[in-house]
Amino acid sequence: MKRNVRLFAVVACVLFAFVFMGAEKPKSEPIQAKIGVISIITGQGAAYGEAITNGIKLALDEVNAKGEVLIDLKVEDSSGKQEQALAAAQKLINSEKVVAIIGPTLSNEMMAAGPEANASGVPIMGTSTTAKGITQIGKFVFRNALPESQAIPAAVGQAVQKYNIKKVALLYGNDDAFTKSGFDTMKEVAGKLKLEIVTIQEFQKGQADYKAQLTKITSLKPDAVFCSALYNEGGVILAQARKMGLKVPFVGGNGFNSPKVIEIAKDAAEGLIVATPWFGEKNDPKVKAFVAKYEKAYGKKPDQFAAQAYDAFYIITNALKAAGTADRAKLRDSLAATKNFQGVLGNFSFDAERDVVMEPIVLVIKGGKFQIFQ
Ligand code: 1QQ
Repeated sequence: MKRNVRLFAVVACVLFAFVFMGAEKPKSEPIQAKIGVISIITGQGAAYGEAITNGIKLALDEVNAKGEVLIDLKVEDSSGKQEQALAAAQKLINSEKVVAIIGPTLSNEMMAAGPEANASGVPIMGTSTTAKGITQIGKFVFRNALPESQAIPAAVGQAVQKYNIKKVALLYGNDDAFTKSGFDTMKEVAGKLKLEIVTIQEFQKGQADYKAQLTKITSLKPDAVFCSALYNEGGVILAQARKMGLKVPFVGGNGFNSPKVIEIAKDAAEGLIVATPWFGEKNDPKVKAFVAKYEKAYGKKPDQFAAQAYDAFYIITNALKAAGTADRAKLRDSLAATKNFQGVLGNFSFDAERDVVMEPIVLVIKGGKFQIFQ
């Protein structure tokens, strides 16, 4: 009798384990991969990097919870510097053996890290690199960031119409790939719209005093200033311009699309016009869910950089699933074939050059926040 009970218990256990394991066993093994991130964690521009890594980490948790792919994330700090971005890329490629890299944050950094990843056959995807020539680095280089060449014409076009702008002053950072590229586009657009450029003024990263440039601009009485700057310099420029009595509209590029501009310039940020693929108050369930989750996790609203990074992580992991294996070359091909991904930024496809085509929204800073420009 005792033996029968024991036998019954053993059979029941085996049966239970069999049924239980059968039910629990995933249909196929998850694809395991290491993905590298190069971001500005410390130094100037760290607010861009913080938004980007926050967006990626939110997507990482969601994707890993689903279990079809299991991603091990390696985040490296570039401090916004070319040499550090390059060293980070080398470490991720050679020591960490990542299947792909997200980042770096600045176009300037991508100009150093991109060629390294491309030569090593590692897909690299910028989520905020908006200068000309990024994906032309090579066929392993991608971006889901809206280029200046699409953002600036939209912002300038609407500003010119609304304010009847005829004469403009151009102001830009001459030592950064993004600010230089934004300036080139501003100049081109001004030419196309037959605006008179009364002066072109330059500055450098980290500059604290813009009196010389702003005095010159003020004396020439432009109808608007087109300014290509990152938020550190851009916020200070706005504050100093308004203090000096330069009240005309400012139009900026992607660098201004950060709440940091409002934090630095305060009231002087009012009236700044930008174009962006991201608007967090869109009446779209996907956008609402993302904003709510992000706010819960980080205690602040996601900006453009968080949203682009969040979508980028999904684009890469979806491509990984489609590739079926954590192989760099196969992932590259699968990424390049991305079509109609539905993200928080809307419908996304890469074009033939691994670049993005999107319809930007023009926003203005009003009442201390970004609102639709109309
Ligand atoms: C670039 C940019 C910056 C604003 C990224 C934060 O667009 O460097 O291309």
